[in-house]
Amino acid sequence: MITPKHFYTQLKNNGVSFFTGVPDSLLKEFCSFLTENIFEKDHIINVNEGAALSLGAGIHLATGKIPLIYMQNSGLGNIINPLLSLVDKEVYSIPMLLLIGWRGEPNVKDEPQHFKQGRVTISLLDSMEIPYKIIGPETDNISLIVNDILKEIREKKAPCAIVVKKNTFEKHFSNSNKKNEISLSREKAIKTVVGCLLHSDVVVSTTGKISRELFEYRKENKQSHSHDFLTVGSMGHASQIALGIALQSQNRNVYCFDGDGAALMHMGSLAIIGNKQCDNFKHIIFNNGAHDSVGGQPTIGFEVGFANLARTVGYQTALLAKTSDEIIKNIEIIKKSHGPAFLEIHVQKGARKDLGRPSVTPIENKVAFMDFLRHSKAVE
Ligand SMILES: Cc1ncc(C[n+]2csc(CCOP(=O)(O)OP(=O)(O)O)c2C)c(N)n1
Repeated sequence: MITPKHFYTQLKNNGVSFFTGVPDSLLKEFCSFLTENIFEKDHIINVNEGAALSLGAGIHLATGKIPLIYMQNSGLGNIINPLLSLVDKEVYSIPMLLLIGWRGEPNVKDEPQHFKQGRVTISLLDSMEIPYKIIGPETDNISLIVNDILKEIREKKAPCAIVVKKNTFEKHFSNSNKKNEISLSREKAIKTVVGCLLHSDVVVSTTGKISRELFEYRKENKQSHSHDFLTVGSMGHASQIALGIALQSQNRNVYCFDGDGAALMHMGSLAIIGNKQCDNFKHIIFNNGAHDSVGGQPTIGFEVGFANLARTVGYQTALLAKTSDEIIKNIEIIKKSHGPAFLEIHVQKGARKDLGRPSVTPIENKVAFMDFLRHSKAVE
């Protein structure tokens, strides 16, 4: 295994001093090393991978240096446009190092949303003509690998990648990964919201632990999972899925359970929701100021003022709750909102250790959900 510090030192020796990206669980030890040891101006945890890559391009334009852009392989989709139309050697030819966590590597146990992405990761890099090296727990020549790849990046004046297998990085014992000051847990907040919903309501929940906690709650209460569409992949897109459903099922309320990281990832979606003025669209953001599902790296969630932002882009009601009582009171208000409604809930970072994962497949989830929409009676 490689210590994050050793890896960082090799990069530094090769002139890499700016880091940006979106966190991934396979890279969490390296990210937490950066968060703790690098000045904030040189390490920016970004909202999506395409934005990170473009920020890195700007850093190069201003300094001539080679930035490092880190991501989960799910983020490849978000970088393809700026990768091929901005930094590619046939366009502006901007050198950079991509560090990609390889979820869903063939023959390694993982969740369904990672299978296909993992299988095509290498061929995607091949077809985009991005040279790469693969590192894993067995890698014992990391300094050589880093030297070689940076040499290639400099010669080609173009992006190259290091693909990182599971368990490559040794644990980094972090002091900064502390809990926030809030006492309400996300799980309790989810239970409180679900407790206020009508039988006809449906939920579209975001990627990561929010969906897992919702699933567990339904199971614990012997409630059907068919009310919920669990967006296990496709981070940042739950709100548009929910909007599509809301536009077509106007007699029932459609709730989007979002995370701060996910909402920030494609924040432009809020503007479309605000513009469409759907009475039955209810957006709930469980804001813990972190990418909790992949290691708890900080987001700017507590600094953006989500409720104000929602109001500005056209949501008719936008409220904040910090306790279970405030959740209950505010849900009653958003239920009556004419036009899209927004509720930001401040929650504690972290989840219980024994949190399970959905035991239904994505396709089973979809079929049951569509069946519920088609056959259950909506409010008249
Ligand atoms: C495009 C993309 N980038 C990164 C990831 C990895 N990922 C999964 S969940 C998650 C964090 C989500 O954070 P947030 O929405 O704030 O919810 P929380 O986990 O804090 O409840 C990340 C970065 C992903 N699935 N897809």
